[in-house]
Amino acid sequence: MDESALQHQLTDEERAAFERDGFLLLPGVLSQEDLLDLIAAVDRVTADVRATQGIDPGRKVNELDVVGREPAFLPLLDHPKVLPKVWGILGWHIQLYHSHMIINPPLPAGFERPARLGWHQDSGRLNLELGPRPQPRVSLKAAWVFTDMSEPDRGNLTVIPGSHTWASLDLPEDETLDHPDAQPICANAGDVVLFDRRIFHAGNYNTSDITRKILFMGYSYRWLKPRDNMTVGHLMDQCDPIQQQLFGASVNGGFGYTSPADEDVPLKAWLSERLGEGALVE
Ligand SMILES: O=C(O)CCC(=O)C(=O)O
Repeated sequence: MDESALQHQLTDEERAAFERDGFLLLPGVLSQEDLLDLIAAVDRVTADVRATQGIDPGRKVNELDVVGREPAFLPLLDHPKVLPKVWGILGWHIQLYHSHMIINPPLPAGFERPARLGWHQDSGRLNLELGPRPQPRVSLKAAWVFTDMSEPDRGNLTVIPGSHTWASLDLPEDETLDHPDAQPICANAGDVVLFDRRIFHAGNYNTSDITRKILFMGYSYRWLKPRDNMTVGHLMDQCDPIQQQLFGASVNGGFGYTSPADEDVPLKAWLSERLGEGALVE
C-alpha cells in the first residue's frame, strides 16, 4: 500500500456529506497521464466486447468483471486517494466484490427519452432479503469517471440525494414526471464518485455528442459473495497482501471470511500500525 494513502483519509466533512447525501464526489483523483492510459485500456476492452458479443458501435456496453482484464485497472483497486475513503466508511474488513465498466455512445438523433430513469439500489436480492428498511449499507461503489461529464446531458450517473435512508422510492403519480430530486452528478474526467449501494441511482441518457466512459469498483464486507466472477487469479502473484485481501483472498479459507484472523486481513494490521488500534472499527 502506498504510504501517501494516509494523507487522503476521510475527513469529518466528507463523512458527514456521505452519511447525509449517500454519495461523495472526489475531484481530480487521476493525473492526465493515468487518464490516457485508462481510456486506452477501456477502449481495448470495449472493442473486444463489441467484437465477441456482437454489440454495434452505437450501442451501450456494460461489461462485468473487468478489473483483471487490463494492467491499467489494477492500481484502481487500492488507489491512495480512494481506498482511504472506502476504509473510512466501511472499515478494514473489506474486499472488492464487483467491477464493471459502462460505455454509452451518444443516443441516435430522434431518440425519445423515457420520462423516468431506471432507478434502483445495488445488489439485487440483497434489497429484498436483508430485512426492514432502512437496511445496512454493506457495500459502496467507486465510479471512475474517464470522460467529461461536467454537463448533465452526458449519460451522467444520477442519484436521489439522501435516498439511501429511505424505506422506498415514491415517484410522482403523474407518470410523465420523474422524481423531483433527481440529480445528475456533474463530474470531470479524472474524478471519482463514491456512492452507497442503497442510494436510488440510475444512468442517465446520453444526448450529448460525447461517448461516456465510466468504470465502477464495488467494495463490500468480506463475507458478501462477489457479484461477478472476479477473474483475478492471474494477478495474485504480483499483488501485495493488502491487494490480495481486496481481491478476496482468505488464508484461513471460508471461516476467515466471517471470523478473520489477522493473516486474513492485512489491511487491519497496516492501519493499526500507522493509526493505532483505537482508530480501528471493532
Ligand atoms: O450508468 C450509470 O451511471 C449507473 C450505473 C449503475 O446503475 C450501477 O452501477 O449500478
